[in-house]
Formats: sequence, structure tokens, C-alpha cells
Amino acid sequence: MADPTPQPDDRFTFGLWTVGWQARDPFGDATRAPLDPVEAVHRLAELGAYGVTFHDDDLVPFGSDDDTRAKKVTAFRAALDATGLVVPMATTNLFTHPVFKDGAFTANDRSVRRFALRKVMRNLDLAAELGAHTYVFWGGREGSESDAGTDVRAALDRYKEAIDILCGYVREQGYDLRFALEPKPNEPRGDIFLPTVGHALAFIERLEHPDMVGVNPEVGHEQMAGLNMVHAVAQALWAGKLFHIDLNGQHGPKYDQDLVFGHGDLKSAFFLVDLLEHGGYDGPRHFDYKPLRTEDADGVWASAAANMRTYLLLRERARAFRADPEVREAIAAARLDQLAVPTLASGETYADLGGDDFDPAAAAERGLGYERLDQLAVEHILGAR
Ligand code: GLT
Ligand code: MN
Ligand code: MN
Repeated sequence: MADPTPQPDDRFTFGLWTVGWQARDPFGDATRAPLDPVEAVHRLAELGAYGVTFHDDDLVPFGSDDDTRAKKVTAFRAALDATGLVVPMATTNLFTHPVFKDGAFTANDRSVRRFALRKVMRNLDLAAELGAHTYVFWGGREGSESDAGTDVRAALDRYKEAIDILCGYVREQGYDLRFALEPKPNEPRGDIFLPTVGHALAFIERLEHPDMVGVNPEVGHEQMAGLNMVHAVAQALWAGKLFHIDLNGQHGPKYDQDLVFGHGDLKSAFFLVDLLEHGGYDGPRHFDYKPLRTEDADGVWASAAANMRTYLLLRERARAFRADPEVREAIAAARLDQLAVPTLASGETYADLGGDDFDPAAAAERGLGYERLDQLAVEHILGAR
């Protein structure tokens, strides 16, 4: 196997908040010094990344004056120009400041909702200026701990109202930006609104400009809910709504681990790469992970490189899997090709369903050979074939 070296063509991107995470958690202080966004851009470029993404507050600390803001943005821009890194996506921090303790777009306090919209609009201007085409909304604080303290139907009205207003803003400004909603079941809120990809897809259809809005599924967020990330992404693709993706790792339903991609459920990561590579997704492969709290700066960069290397290794494994004649044969034996054939032939109606010589007992007896197929996948993952 050729040694995989990430190239900008691979379209790997990282949030500033990932490699820049200082590893503060609910039980302990930071274990790492702050990372200057300029250094992050240079280090990521050296490692072969394609782009970088940011929250408004990652780049310009909350409450900065105009002068500080201008300096920070100029330095960031200069780093992008020097390295060739692009900014395909940006987002808003609507969760760290205590003002958002009860949410942003769905806070009961109306003045908080109005402040949140102004914060987003300001960063939409910067996102457009830096050339982003996707704007993510992760509503981590949009939710509740007690069903007594909220009204979910009213909250969804306010959520819709916010996204409708912001779509209107983007259209009026003429920005080439689409929105991607990022679901998560819980954490930091006890229950977050739009907890899964399915909930988000249903919500989008009720918006004023559904064409402008898609999803940004995150591996760990679906898996926290005990759901299958590959199925979630496939359904988003099927709906034409996979606008972006957050790749990372998670070990099943527990707190949000944000591990390196592939360092959780490796088999699921393999099938996810297979789907992304063969399923028509051509957007950035965005890593949203947290370097372990145990790591120093060297460990941070090792983890950044690990995300990309693991993706490339899995991509190579997925290609080998697809090209293996025995896999092709096992797929045919499982009748997977039949699934793509419509149940009614063209011109047929339900009236044509009966009358053939179908034998239910014989069909029930036929094995599908999934065990063999699954083992072939495992052997490809292990490099045994
Ligand atoms: C936050 C969250 C991520 C989101 C980011 C975008 S911020 O770190 O855990 O899943 O993608 O707001
Ligand atoms: Mn996460
Ligand atoms: Mn994420």
C-alpha cells in the first residue's frame, strides 16, 4: 500500500477549536496553552490540510473592540494567503458565554434571541468575506433540562424564525452561503432540540427556504444516540442535504468523546469513508475532534495528522474492498444489485403484482451470505486482503 500523505486535493479541514482546544473539562483546568490561530493555520498547512474553519470567538475573542478585531482578522488572512489554506465553512459560538445559558435562538428571553441573531449576522459577513460557502449551526444550548421550563413547539417556532431571518439576510446580502444544521442529542443541554439527523431533515422541510439549508452530521453525535452514522449520512445524501460533515470518533452512547476519526468505531468509520467516497459527496472532510487532554503540543499535531492518515488508509481499504472480485461476487450473491431495481417494472401497476410463480418457502430458505460479506470487509480493514 502506498504511504498516504495528505494533499490539499483530499480536502481535509479542521476547526480552529479542535487543535486549539486547551482541554478544559467539567472536572479539570486547561492542560495546554492557548494556540494562536495564525500558528494553527501554518501547522495545518504543513501537515497537508486544505482548509480551516472557525467560530467568530475562536478568531476574535468575545467582546473585543474594533481595533483588536481588525488586527486579528488581518493576521488570519495573511496566514491564509501565505499558506494557501481556504475557509470553506464558518460558524457562530452561541454556547460559551453565560448569556446563552438558556439557548440562543430558542432562549425564553427574547432579548437574548435578538442578540444571538445580531452575533450571527456579524459573523456571516466575515464568513462571506473569507470565501466560506457553508455556515454551520450547532445548537448545543438550544434545549432544556426540564420539560416544565420550555415549550418545545414554541421553541421550534423560534428556531424556524431564526433560520428564516438568517436565510433572508444571506439572500439580501447576495452571499454565496448555505446553512448546515448540526444535530446532537444532549450535552451540554440535557435534551437538545433537533437531536438527530432525522429530526433536522424534517425541520428543514418546514423552513421558508429549505433549499438553502442542509445538515452537518457528526460521527459521535449520532453514535451518542445509539444510531448508525452511515445510515444517517446516507439518508442525508438521499435527501440532497449532506452540505458538510464532522468526522471524529466515539465509543457508543456516553458523553461526547470527540476522538480522532477512526479511534472509536473503526468498522463504522470504514463504511462511512466508503459511502463518502462512492456516494457523491464532494465537500470538505472536516475533522471536529478534541486532542486528548493528556497531550502536549506535539501530541496535538500528531492527532491532527492521525485524522487525515486514518481517513486516507480507510479510503485505500474501501477501494480495495470494492475492487476485490470475491467481494463483488458476495455482493451479487446477497442480491444487493436487485435493491436498485424498482419493484414495479416500467408501465406496471399494483395490478401486475400477482400471478407469478413465486414460492415463499423457497425464498425464505435462501441465505443472503451477509456473514461472508461482513468478514470480507473486516479482512480488508485489517489489511489481510
Ligand atoms: C463544539 C461542538 C461541535 C460543533 C462546533 C460548531 S462547536 O465544539 O462540540 O460539535 O461542531 O459549533
Ligand atoms: Mn462532538
Ligand atoms: Mn461538530
